Amino acid sequence: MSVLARQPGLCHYASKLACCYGWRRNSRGVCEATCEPGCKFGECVGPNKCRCFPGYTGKSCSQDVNECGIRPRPCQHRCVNTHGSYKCFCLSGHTLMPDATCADIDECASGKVVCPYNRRCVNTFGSYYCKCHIGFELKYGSGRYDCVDINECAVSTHMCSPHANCLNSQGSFKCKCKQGYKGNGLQCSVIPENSVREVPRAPGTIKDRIKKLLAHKNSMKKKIKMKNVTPDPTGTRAPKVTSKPIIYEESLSRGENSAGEKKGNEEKIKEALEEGKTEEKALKNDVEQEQSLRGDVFSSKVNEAGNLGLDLVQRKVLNSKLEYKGLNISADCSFDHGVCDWKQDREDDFDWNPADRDNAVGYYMTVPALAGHRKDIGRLKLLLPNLQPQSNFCLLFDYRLVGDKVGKLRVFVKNSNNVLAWEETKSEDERWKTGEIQLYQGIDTTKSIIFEAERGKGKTGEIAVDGVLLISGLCPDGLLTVEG
Ligand SMILES: [Ca+2]
Ligand SMILES: [Ca+2]
Ligand SMILES: [Ca+2]
Repeated sequence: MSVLARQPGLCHYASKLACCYGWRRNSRGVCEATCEPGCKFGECVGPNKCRCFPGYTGKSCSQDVNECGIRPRPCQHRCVNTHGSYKCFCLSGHTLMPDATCADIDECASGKVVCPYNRRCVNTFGSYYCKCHIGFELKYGSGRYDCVDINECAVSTHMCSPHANCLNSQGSFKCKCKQGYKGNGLQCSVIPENSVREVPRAPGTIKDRIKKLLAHKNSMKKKIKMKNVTPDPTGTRAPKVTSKPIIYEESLSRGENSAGEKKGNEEKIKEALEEGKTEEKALKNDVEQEQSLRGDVFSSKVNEAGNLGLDLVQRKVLNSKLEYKGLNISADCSFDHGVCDWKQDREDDFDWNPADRDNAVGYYMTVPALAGHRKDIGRLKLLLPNLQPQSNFCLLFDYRLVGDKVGKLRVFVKNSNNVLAWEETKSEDERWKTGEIQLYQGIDTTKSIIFEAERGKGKTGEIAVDGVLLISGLCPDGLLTVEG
């Protein structure tokens, strides 16, 4: 057989070679298969035999292949058939990869989305969402959902030591060891008594305040002497004890040394008693005058009791933290050494918190603007179970209201009634000021004094109280304005 005989489509007809049936000789003299009516999207590879290009089918390759209907499906998400081919599409939040799969778009990482200021972006497969920041939770209020701070202190999710105060803050909370304890707040240990630092307070220390009170007392004395007031001949009841308790005590202690000295001291005491009597009477007159001028209402029983004025009758006062020369301080609660006899009210909306000042001059009690909501109330009570009846007391305290619409500070005096004694709603500046309340003890003695903070709608600042003193006698007007 010749080489030509092996050509496709070449046939022997007797001794003659010609193109086979279904084949035709082309212009180059080679037999070529013929397809009728032809191959539209393919090539003719044999008589009436088409080989279709990809994406086409049918006898003459004129039909499109629907790839989207073929298993396995060529696309992961969406397939769209086209003439001769197909296209893959991905659902939103995804992107088409070169291998026709769909991958998640990390919207948070790409920076394509911006969550509201109080939320964070969380990527999900095919999407993302804006979640409340850690420490906040979604709550419905005033017509919409909003991320609000979780009060960890109120829901007891905090891990503060039992000897620590939990201070809630926006998005977080703090554990702070109570006074008398030290540590990181999660663990607090007792500070040994003698290591408690004595730090001067700002503005004006308690000692300063006492100095001022004594100055007032001395000036009153001088006034009395100048007036040369004669004691009432019929005589009011003499004070039980001398008006100069410290001198009295000193005399007694020295008196033990020798008989001679003792005699001298007795005279001294007698003198002191006389002086005290005179002073008291004079002061009483002075005070009565002052009262009538001020229009204060005082029971006449006070005068009869012979228990007036700044010259104080020495007696053992309960809760006495500090007895200073000539001044009987019933309660001194500067908050530096614990909260004294103060108690947090259990039925209010929030607690007062101890806070320390930036320049480390000791603690005070505060209601930060973060505490509670508008109109919420927090009460701090000073219990006074053994206050002497029918006597005067002066309550002095430092306070400040900082921040726009931070709220109100009120002081209630509680005996059988609860009487609003003092109120401050706003402050022109951030400085500490001194408040004073004159208390008269009738038969119905004061059981407690309540400092009540009512929150405003302001979000910054604080309502703070410090250096609370309860002193026997009348308040010395105008002397205790603290500068700074
Ligand atoms: Ca197709
Ligand atoms: Ca995503
Ligand atoms: Ca919080």
